[in-house]
Amino acid sequence: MGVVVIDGSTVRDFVNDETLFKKSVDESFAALDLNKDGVLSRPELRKAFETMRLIESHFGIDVATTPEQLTKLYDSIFEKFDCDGSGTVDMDEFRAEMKKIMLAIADGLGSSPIQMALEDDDNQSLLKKAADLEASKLSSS
Ligand SMILES: [Ca+2]
Repeated sequence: MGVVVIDGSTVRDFVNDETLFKKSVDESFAALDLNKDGVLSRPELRKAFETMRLIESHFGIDVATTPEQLTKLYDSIFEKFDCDGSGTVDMDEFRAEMKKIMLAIADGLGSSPIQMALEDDDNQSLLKKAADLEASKLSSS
């Protein structure tokens, strides 16, 4: 194990690998659906984003953010996911929005690579899975 360097094209390759991306997103969804009712509630989604530091920086959170601002921000993220305004996020909504977010992150990374530690056992992180894909390519070539 060690560190793998990922950039925008790593993330884009991952999103474009439809089978792998769908499987990864579905696994994240299952892990986030704490009460296993098949949809993500507001607290379930918030918990997810609190554990994803990179997504937080993508949405512009900095250390000075107050709890009230955070709640507002997580509410606005939830509204984005909940396209049909049903008050819950279903699998299709989750897949569609995660794809958008990952592509936005890819654009943000561009050709400025970041390092990711492979021993980090954050299995819910899609960026970690993108990094794993990159690492598997490196080891097989
Ligand atoms: Ca749920």
